[in-house]
Amino acid sequence: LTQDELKKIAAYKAVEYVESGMVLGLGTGSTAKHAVDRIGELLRQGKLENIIGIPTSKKTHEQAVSLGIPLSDLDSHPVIDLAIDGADEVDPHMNLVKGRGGSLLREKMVEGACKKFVVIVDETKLVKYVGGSGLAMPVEIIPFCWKFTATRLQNLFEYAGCTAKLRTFGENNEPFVTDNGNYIVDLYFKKDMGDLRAASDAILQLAGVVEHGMFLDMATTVIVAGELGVKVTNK
Ligand code: DER
Repeated sequence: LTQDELKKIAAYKAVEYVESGMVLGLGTGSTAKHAVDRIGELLRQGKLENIIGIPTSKKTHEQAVSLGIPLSDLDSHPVIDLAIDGADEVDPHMNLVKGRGGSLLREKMVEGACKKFVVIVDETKLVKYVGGSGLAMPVEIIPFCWKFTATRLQNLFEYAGCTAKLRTFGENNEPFVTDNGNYIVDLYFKKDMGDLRAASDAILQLAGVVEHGMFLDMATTVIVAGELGVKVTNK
């Protein structure tokens, strides 16, 4: 099975939790895309009715519009029944790293307003500890004096061998700009940060930081699709 086939299996399994009449948080990324597609298909087939979607990015908003999924927002629906979204890392305590697609702020707002948050991943996302993949742990910051903030973030985690890098794109290395008009600094760790709640608090105390990509104690269910089958873990 390819990685995308595994993502699709996890996504379809998560959509089994969706009931007619629900207000749904619609995730962002290649795994969540399969879940949103599936919801659109079930609506079209009449197997689901009266669904309201709360998208976690402009990209998902556009996908949902193209599928005819009725949409609203957190202002109209401050409490959401169920969110389905992917993750970049899942640790043994169901802590997540998200945001490598750049949507972490709206994802965290939506998923923080949910009664249930179902995470869908293929097995390659499982890590021993947050940051353990050696890939980015994103932090959304304001553009003003971004280098100042990036340096403070790097110094904060010097003990964990942290390197901070502004996220750029294109041949001119333009700074990546989020849906909210902010920049992203990606943190790369060589060692375990240790106490994640303390790390989260320290990051958020830095003026200039908007939000980070560690989703601690937020997932209520994790669905992992692997070569040997699908594993569902509940909090
Ligand atoms: O950027 C994000 O937060 C995505 O949800 C990410 O966590 C998972 O993206 P993927 O499903 O494309 O791997």
